[in-house]
Amino acid sequence: MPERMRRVNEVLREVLADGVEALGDPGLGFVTVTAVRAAADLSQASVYVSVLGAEKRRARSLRALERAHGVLQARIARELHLKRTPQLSFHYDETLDQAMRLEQLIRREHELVEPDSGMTDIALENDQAAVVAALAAADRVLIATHENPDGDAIGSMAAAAGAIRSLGKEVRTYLEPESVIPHEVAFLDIEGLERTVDPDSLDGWTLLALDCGNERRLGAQHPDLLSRCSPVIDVDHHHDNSRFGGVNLIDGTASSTAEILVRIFDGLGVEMTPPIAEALYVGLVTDTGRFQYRTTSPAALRLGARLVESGVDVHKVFERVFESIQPGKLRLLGRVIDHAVPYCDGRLLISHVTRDDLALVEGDEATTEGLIDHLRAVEGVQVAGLIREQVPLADGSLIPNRVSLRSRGLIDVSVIARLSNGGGHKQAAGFSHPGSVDDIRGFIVSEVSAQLAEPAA
Ligand SMILES: [Mn+2]
Repeated sequence: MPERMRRVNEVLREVLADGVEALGDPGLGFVTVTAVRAAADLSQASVYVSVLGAEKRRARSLRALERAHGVLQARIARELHLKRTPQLSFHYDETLDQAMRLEQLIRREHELVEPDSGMTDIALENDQAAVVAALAAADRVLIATHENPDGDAIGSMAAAAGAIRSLGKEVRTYLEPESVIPHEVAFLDIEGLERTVDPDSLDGWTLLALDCGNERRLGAQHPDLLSRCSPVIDVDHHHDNSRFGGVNLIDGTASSTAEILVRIFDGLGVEMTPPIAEALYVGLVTDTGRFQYRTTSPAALRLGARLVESGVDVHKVFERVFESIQPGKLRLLGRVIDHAVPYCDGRLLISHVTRDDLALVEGDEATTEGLIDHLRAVEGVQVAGLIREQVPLADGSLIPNRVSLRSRGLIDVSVIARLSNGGGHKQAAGFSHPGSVDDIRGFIVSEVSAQLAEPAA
């Protein structure tokens, strides 16, 4: 984020903190303004607050803030001489919330109660309008997605590139250089994909980050991308997204980033051509596990129908994505099955891929994509883990091993991932860990055992 915006945000936060205090509304409760993120053009600002008390209390406080919107906006206009007075939207500060409830989360056996849906809908609508406005105003958009991309990452990037180009805007696409595009989704052609960027080339470009739970997922060049591009737009469906953009649209209930993109495209008036629909469909079909995961909502199924109506060849996508497995990947699956060890009475199954395994099949990181799903599919398994041993660097140091976790839903694996600076969804998460493969097995076993040992809430 540019230094100027950081200062604007901090000044806005101070004025709003005073303003909230001055409201003296008994319905407000104990509200702290923790952060403000204004759009670069000041058309909109997201105000993050923490509220002392339970979820009901939080919803009441946010409603009181929405009611006081005009008063607070007038205060900003009076005290600051900004060229525009931003439209305010109020959000519960999830980061603070997560930190405070971590203990509690670890003990919880069932999936989290979804956040108060009424307030979430209002916040989402505001955020969506802000993203549509930011993209409509942009002339040049750099689209980027996460390292080790999956079908949703590549599909969303390809779809967004096509859609935004169709609006007559200049588009660039970026994927960090170490990442390999999985063979299964490589048929989606991303024209001119850049693997390194010259920071000086980023001035005047809007960044659209897709499917990235936090800025580090953009790769080593994320400080350049975030400081030189403006505004930064963060569109994602990971419920623990760090909201690293100036404008953020995060819907943890969406099946895929592709699903959220469709709402943005509709807001922008994008025509749903067959290539755009196909790329979105790849994101949708991979992130929903071919319309089988819990995220397969009526909305996801309706979107599937709409994309097929827009020209997607379902069978062609099936053959490209699911029936084009390379022989090496099948052999690697054999190694993964060989290394699989059950723990916790068979409720946890962990396997690993060594550097030798990958060399044997002439594979890379992308070859491991999807293998973990075979482990979770075993009867009685609640959690599956796959550890990927990383290559040593030239100086002899080791890149930390990477770990993927999958859950059937009883255990929230994103909680375990966050303990080691990772993140993800309740049923699919990942993290890096500096220990050996055996250390990591021990870590996963103890965290899963602890969650299994807690009586149902
Ligand atoms: Mn995704």
